[in-house]
Amino acid sequence: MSINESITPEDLAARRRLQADLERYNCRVHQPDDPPVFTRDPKVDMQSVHWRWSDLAPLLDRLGREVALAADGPRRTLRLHNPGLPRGTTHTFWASIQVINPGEVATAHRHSANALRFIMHGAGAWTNVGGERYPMSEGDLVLTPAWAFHDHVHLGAEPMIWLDVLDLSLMHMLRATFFEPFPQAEQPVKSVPDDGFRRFGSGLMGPPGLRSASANPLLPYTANMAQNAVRQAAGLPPDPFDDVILEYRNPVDGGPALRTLAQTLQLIRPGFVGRARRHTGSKLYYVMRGNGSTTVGDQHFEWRAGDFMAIAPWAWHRHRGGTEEAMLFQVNDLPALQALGYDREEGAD
Ligand code: GTQ
Ligand code: FE2
Repeated sequence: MSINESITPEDLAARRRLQADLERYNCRVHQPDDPPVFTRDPKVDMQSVHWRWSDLAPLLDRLGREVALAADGPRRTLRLHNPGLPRGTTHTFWASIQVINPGEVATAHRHSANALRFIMHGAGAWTNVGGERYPMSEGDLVLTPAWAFHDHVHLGAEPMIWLDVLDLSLMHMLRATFFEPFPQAEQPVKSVPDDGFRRFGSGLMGPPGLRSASANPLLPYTANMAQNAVRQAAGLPPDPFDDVILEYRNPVDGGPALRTLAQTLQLIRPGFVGRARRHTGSKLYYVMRGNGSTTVGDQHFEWRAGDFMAIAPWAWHRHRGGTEEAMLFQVNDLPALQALGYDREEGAD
């Protein structure tokens, strides 16, 4: 029985009278026509969406030629917009494809949002995060944890594109938005320009005895290391939902690489038929190569290299292999849900 059904006409009249008297004290009493506080399942406004590379590629080309990148201005990005939401790709994070042309500088700033970059095409750009400077090449993941200053400089000869993901909607919802420009366009580089990578970049070993750190000290996760790791995992029995999947980890404590956003690298091989599942939290896939398909509720996405796919919370979804082995990069907000105890999952039989 719902709350509304248990309200008698007398009680309804009493609630209306009380409400009228309470207004000026900034107090309220539940009214039967209020939106429900509790629903049996999440009522989700975010939609599951498929973006095709064949649509994105010419748009990115235009963006790179027609839109300027000014010092202290906005980044030059194509945002993956969710039609079910006022802003953002999912209800917690924004994903954008950033275009940077040879010789350009995306000037230094910092924000309370956590950010990551996953390089889609090209090489020759460098990112400076808090004085550590790393090259960015196709398939690399580079983190920009909350409040770290960062700037990007493109020293290569061809335009470059990468995926940016920031936990902007979560930050906005929690009213924790801060932003600050750096006094110069580019940050100085520290005497050891790649300190974190030298300490932790093997992924296997680190400074003796270190068991915790306030933030993940490792910023770059190279394509080579991540792809070798996932190849190694391909020798395991397949995961029933995901075939072959590994998560990028904080090397100090084994937790997610960013505090709010997790990233995975995955293989889906021809012939794979995944089990259906649903879970709280939202996720975005980027298809690095190969093809396959995913059913989400009553939608069916046939995806191939360069495509993106966003999955809404609590939507049933299952993956199938295509004609070629697929490699997918994924970003999800599960660390935020897990930290708060809102993570839930169901698998179909
Ligand atoms: O490169 O620093 O897509 O600050 C959105 C906000 C990229 C960045 C985005 C940003 C950046
Ligand atoms: Fe930024």
